[in-house]
Amino acid sequence: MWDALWLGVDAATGVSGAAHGACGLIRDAAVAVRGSDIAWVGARAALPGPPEQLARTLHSGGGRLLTAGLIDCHTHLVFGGDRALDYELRAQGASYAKIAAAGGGIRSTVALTRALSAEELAATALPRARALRADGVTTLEVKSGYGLDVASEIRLLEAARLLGAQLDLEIVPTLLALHALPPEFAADRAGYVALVVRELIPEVAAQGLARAVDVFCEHIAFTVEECASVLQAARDHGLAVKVHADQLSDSGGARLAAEYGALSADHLEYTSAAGVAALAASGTVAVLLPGAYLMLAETQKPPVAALRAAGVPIAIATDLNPGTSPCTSLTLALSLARALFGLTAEEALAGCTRDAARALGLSASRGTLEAGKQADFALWDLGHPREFGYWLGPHRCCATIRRGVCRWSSNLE
Ligand code: DI6
Ligand code: FE
Repeated sequence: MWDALWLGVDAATGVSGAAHGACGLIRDAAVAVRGSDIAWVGARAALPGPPEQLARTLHSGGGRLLTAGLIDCHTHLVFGGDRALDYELRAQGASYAKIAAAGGGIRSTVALTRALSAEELAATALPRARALRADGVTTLEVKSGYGLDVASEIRLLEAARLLGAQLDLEIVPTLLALHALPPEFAADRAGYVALVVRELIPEVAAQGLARAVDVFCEHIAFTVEECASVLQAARDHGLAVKVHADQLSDSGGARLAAEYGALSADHLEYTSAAGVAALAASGTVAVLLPGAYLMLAETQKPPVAALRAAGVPIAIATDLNPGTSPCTSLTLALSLARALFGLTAEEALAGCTRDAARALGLSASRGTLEAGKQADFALWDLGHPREFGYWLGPHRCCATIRRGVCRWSSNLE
């Protein structure tokens, strides 16, 4: 007998090649849960018996749309303060790079972040995480990167863990080791990279605080060579790797990501044809971050047509961070990805479910509605999956369910 059976839903399963058309849609579906996993998915009419004899608990979705729980695969959720002042300066003509060079930007957030304890950092991030959960998110990647010394980076990763426990969200922690040069190493780039390689990565790996290591490969951040040494150290310690690649210039980030077998290469506005080919060959996911594109008034778009043609999986994330993407809605990011980059509804939905799972190395357990995967769902007041990314702004999420348990719901009446 199943523990629970969801009825009265149209299920956008996200299973590609399904006989059900775009987004693997099954009208009048049934989704069964046993323990924390999905036990059965299909048309209600194909159930092997009367529902009340099949499951202990029956839930009705009231005719709504059910998807896999959304996965925000790129966030910098935990930080101190905000950067509203930087945004004002940008409105007056200062560029992101110029503000960073003057000691503002990421480094100003580092100063505010270092002053807070893990508990204070978690408390600051809580409303942002809540907003994401109320928008259908059940799994959330959280990067460090605003501590930039061993103790502060570890504190950020601990704050991420605390948040996951408080909110019943699945937090996937990433050590963003090379984000900016901390002020105490302003005259010693090599010294900082050595600290990351010799102390930070070994310590984080030993404590099991992160699954992956990320680097910001960019002219205002770190060179390909500096990033390569950190990615190598990550791999040597059994951690996956990710790269902030080609966001502001073609800095070789996508090729670097491919060379190190990265789970994902993120941003990609300036990625060349060679970079796209490298990503395709390595099976690296392209993560698009339209919030940062919009807030920086960028005009160079990521090479979506080339990524598609090369068969590179495309994910979409909020990039939630104080400097370039203060965005607490993944469905808003979908809307932006469609409006600005021309993604289809099917690409948008896959981009925050199936391909986002892949960008976190979690495809085996998450990202689609399939028997054997974790019972993570989002229930939507939408009639058809083509509405994903059509509504401009947070969509109408009614409930998020993780491991078979409802973790958040609006008034379902
Ligand atoms: N790229 C981004 O868009 C964020 N980090 C990164 O490497 C920006 C982070 C910030 O400005 O605080
Ligand atoms: Fe980022």
